[in-house]
Amino acid sequence: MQGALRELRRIVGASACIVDPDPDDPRLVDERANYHGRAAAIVTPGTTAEVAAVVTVCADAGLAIVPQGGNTGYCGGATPDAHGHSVVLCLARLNRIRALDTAAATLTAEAGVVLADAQAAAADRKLLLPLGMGSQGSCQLGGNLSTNAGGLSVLRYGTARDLVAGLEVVLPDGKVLSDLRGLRKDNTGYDLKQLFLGAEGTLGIITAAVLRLQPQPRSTLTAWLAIEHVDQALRLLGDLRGGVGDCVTSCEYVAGAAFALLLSRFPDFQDPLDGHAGDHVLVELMAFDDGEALRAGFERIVAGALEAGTIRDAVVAQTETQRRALWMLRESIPAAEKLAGGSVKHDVSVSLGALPELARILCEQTPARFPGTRLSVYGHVGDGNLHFNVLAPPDCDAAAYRGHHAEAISAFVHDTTLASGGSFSAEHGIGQLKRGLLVASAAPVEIDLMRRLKHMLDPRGIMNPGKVV
Ligand code: FAD
Ligand code: 2HG
Ligand code: ZN
Repeated sequence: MQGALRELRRIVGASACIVDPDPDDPRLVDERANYHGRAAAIVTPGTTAEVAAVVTVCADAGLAIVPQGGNTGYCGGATPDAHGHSVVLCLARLNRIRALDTAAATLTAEAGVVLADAQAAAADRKLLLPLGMGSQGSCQLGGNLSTNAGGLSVLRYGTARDLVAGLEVVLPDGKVLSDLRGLRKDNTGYDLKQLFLGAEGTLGIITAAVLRLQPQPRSTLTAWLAIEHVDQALRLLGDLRGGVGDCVTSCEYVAGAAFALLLSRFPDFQDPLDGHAGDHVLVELMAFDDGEALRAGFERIVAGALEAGTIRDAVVAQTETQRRALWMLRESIPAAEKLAGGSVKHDVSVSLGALPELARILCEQTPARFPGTRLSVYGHVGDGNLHFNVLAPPDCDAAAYRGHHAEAISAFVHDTTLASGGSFSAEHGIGQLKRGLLVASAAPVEIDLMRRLKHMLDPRGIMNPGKVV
């Protein structure tokens, strides 16, 4: 191993190769501090060629590789195990925007580009990168693609996978698979890039991608609405889609208790509807004209919804500052949970028709089965995706409570979701957190195929071992 580590240092340079890193290095702990790993080295290559050389050395020495982007993932996918024999491969120095083609509306960027920087590069050219989430100031494109991240505009633009027109990947044997032509149409054989999207670094290392951009909308309408139940959010979404169609970009739900938790942790935040104790929806609509027709359509739908009792009240952002403030409310709920000592997190999805019933069962039965627990429920309801998070009773040590009860709580939430025909990982992936669950709940034919694919691409099992399958 010492020879291989010397070789890694030679490839990336001494300053980009930390051998035997401090166990407290933040790159050895996951975002939620559920996993604390050890590593033989942390290497930060600066080019695709360096990534390929690092992988070749690790493959020859049988050293495991754990790719890491912004380390904001929720399932411990970027954290090595505790043995200390892995190499953490950070993509942070692969942070160049290689091209921005306005005619084709594509962005070719390296894996380590921070999502917010990629959005800004697109916006500079009057284009939109339609991928956004609360972690966008730290997560990286390679991590987004490797988790097939969802976020706040899936409703209209799809998940990260849907934005990819080309990929460059270093395979587990060090070879580079590269197609960065960005073709809109290409049916020449299997679509190999799909294998690596959502693979969480278990099949190769994404080093660059071509992302499809969209025209920048000329007008945006963002509204915060008061409702009583999650099914009203879906009814409102149906009305909006019926009235303004594809203009609906986001439909985010925030249950009353999640909102109360947010305001208790961030007392400076303004309640847009002063004192509504029920649930809330944030909707965003976008148009490519001056937005007059959109506003008129929205007002008509809201008037109808108020009359029908679907919504109780509504406020529309009048300025970009107000719009940002509304989004800040939605995006700050994970931080509020953290400040409250953390939560048992669930990222479930179900078909839209089944969502109100699933939410009802989970919201009624979880506190009944686990007395004193508090719920923080919110999410991308337009995608059928709920974050059903469970906080410890107020008088408990939150971490100790989770240590005792998290497994049983999650088993209840996940079993109920699966029984409703849903998924226990809508957007956050599997990592090491949900690996057992995947193996236990997927059809044998699926697991068998996943394992055969893994073995075919990575016969030595060096790519992110212990994750996914
Ligand atoms: P990391 O955490 O570094 O890695 C994630 C996985 O990808 C790991 O398995 C890692 O090994 C692998 N990986 C990383 N880079 C590469 C690469 N270049 N090649 C191969 N494998 C790689 N997620 C959502 O989907 N939607 C949300 O709305 C959302 N909101 C969030 C809000 C907050 C406040 C936080 C903290 C997280 C949120 N997340 C969300 C989760 C997280 O930000 C996403 O999963 C994100 O895509 C992870 O990117 P990252 O660069 O941090 O990846
Ligand atoms: C979000 O939608 C993220 O805000 C985070 O996916 C969800 O922290 C969570 O549970
Ligand atoms: Zn989410």
